[in-house]
Amino acid sequence: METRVVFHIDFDYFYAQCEETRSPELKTKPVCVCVFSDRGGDSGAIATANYAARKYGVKSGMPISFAKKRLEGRNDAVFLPVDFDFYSEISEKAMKIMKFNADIFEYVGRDEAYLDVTKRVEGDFKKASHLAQQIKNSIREKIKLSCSIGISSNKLISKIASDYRKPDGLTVVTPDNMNEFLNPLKIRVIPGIGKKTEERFSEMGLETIQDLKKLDVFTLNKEFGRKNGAYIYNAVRGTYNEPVKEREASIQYSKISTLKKDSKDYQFLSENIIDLCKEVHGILLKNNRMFKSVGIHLIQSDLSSKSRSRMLKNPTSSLEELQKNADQLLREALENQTITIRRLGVKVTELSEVQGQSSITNYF
Ligand code: DCP
Ligand code: CA
Ligand code: CA
Repeated sequence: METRVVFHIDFDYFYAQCEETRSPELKTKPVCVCVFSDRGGDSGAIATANYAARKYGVKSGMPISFAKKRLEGRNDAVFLPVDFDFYSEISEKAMKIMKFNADIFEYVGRDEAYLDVTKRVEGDFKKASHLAQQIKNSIREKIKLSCSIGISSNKLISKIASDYRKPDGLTVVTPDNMNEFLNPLKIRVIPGIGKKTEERFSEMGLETIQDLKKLDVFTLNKEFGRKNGAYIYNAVRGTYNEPVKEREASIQYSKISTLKKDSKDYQFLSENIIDLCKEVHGILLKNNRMFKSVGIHLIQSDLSSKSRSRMLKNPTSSLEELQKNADQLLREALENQTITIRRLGVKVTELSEVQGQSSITNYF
């Protein structure tokens, strides 16, 4: 089999870095991006933090109150609420640059993707390294973001490599130095191996990838089941060879809000739906998109939820069409409604780009 050249690109402290691009004065301060929960106050979790905040031990998933305690001594620390729409917008722009530079492009999430570049670099890791540097420069110039790139002949090692030297890293692992790279690494770096698995290996006296190679596939299968056993066996040998598969982001635009009061009154809810539609429509306009599917989401006072959606005959960017459909869905959803509603959401999916100059006319 020919040697493939695969990039894994991952943005550094993504949500927090997005925040820094629109408020550069944040760069010198500890920045925590928070998912505040409905309950108010400091309840909720840290989505991510910049490196200035990480120095104090702030981590993704940590309760906001813990992070505040860790940063007590820093009165310049900033705690911002997540703004998913803004991060998606930035992500979309960055993904365009990556896609342009790939033979095969696989979207993984808002802040990461795999690129197969074998053809365009003719299987040459030197050329690949230049290409990666160009992509980094281009993303920095156009979007003001830093990312880390791992290069190897398979996705798994590229992912490990992109994480190896963060932030702003570029790590190249040629087939010749693959074992040298992998052997001393902690078992934990293998994607999918969590704390529990790591502890089990540790009890067996195994700490590094080199140690793991002592285990034959039968022992691994017995310990972890056939699928996981085979995965670990191949992962540590660099023979886990999933190809890069063409995959695009499936984007949707949505707005959700908590109502001023819990209610099941159609008139009141309808007014709110109409407003949410205006907001969603604003995002569509800004991104020059048409939609073909409309959905609404109702979160009831007992926190259970209801969704309704429908596909339209043709893509459109009309606000009127959006409001009409969302409102009809609301009527349907409210049939035989017994409990009150607490939050309402509207979303559009099946998005496509509005083409050319004629786009202006589509808005009305
Ligand atoms: N995220 C989240 N909650 C988590 C983990 C992540 O909301 N428990 C979000 C916030 C991150 C984004 O996903 O910015 C990407 O996650 P990463 O794991 O790639 O972490 P970061 O990009 O924040 O940091 P790093 O520089 O380590 O990649
Ligand atoms: Ca990241
Ligand atoms: Ca990531």
